[in-house]
Amino acid sequence: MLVLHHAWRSSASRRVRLCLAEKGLEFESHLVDMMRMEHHSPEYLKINPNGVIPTLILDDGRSLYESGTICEYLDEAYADPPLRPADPYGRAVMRNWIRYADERIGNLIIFNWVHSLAKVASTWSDAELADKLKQIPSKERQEAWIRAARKPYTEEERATARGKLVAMLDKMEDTMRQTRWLAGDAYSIADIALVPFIKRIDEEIAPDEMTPARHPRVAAWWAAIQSRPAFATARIEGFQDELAKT
Ligand SMILES: N[C@@H](CCC(=O)N[C@@H](CS)C(=O)NCC(=O)O)C(=O)O
Repeated sequence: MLVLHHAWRSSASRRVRLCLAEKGLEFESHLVDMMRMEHHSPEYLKINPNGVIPTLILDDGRSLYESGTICEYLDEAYADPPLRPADPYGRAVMRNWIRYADERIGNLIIFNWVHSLAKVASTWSDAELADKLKQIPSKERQEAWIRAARKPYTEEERATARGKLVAMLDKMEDTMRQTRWLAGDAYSIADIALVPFIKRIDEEIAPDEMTPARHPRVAAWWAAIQSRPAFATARIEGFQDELAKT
């Protein structure tokens, strides 16, 4: 059976759970406690050298990381129902959306960590922080933890990050003037890639931008996705509600 190392609130984990749910695939759930930095333990780094979640363990024991790659793998390995356009151009457009999500947007740290990880990290002594940083494999994430522990993101940084997310909504709106979904006329892993971000925008970051008056096509897209049975199966629930359970 597939095994998923994940967390309920993690955006990248949500993306993979949504893909698994669309495919009707069951998995064994291994929750990773990021507050305790379980994702930086030597055992976890063996299955995901980047020290982030999620990680999928295949039936034969091999591991796979990077949520975008995991979704593409699942779509190829489990063909039905397809989550990619049938034509090569559509698939190329789909990959550009995935790339856009990963390279330009895949950073909700500014909005999410402040609720949870920053609260824990800010209580560490300098010695504890130095110790924890040694376990974190990438410079970029070390920097993110230093920010969480010592230098909270400023209002200006939050405004810039919010602006990027609103620009993403504009880009989605423009695209859906031509096609029903982001990569053509069928729902695909391009749409799935953006779901966790839209969830956070709608819930907290910029709900005013999600109205039919501001982005009508995005609002309709979001309503259609939330009414898919897989959305409930994947448990993409309120970030604040999930937070309250911890
Ligand atoms: N590009 C990675 C990003 C994964 C990622 O950033 N995961 C977050 C949770 S959504 C994480 O593990 N953060 C903890 C950390 O960086 O220490 C993917 O898409 O899988």
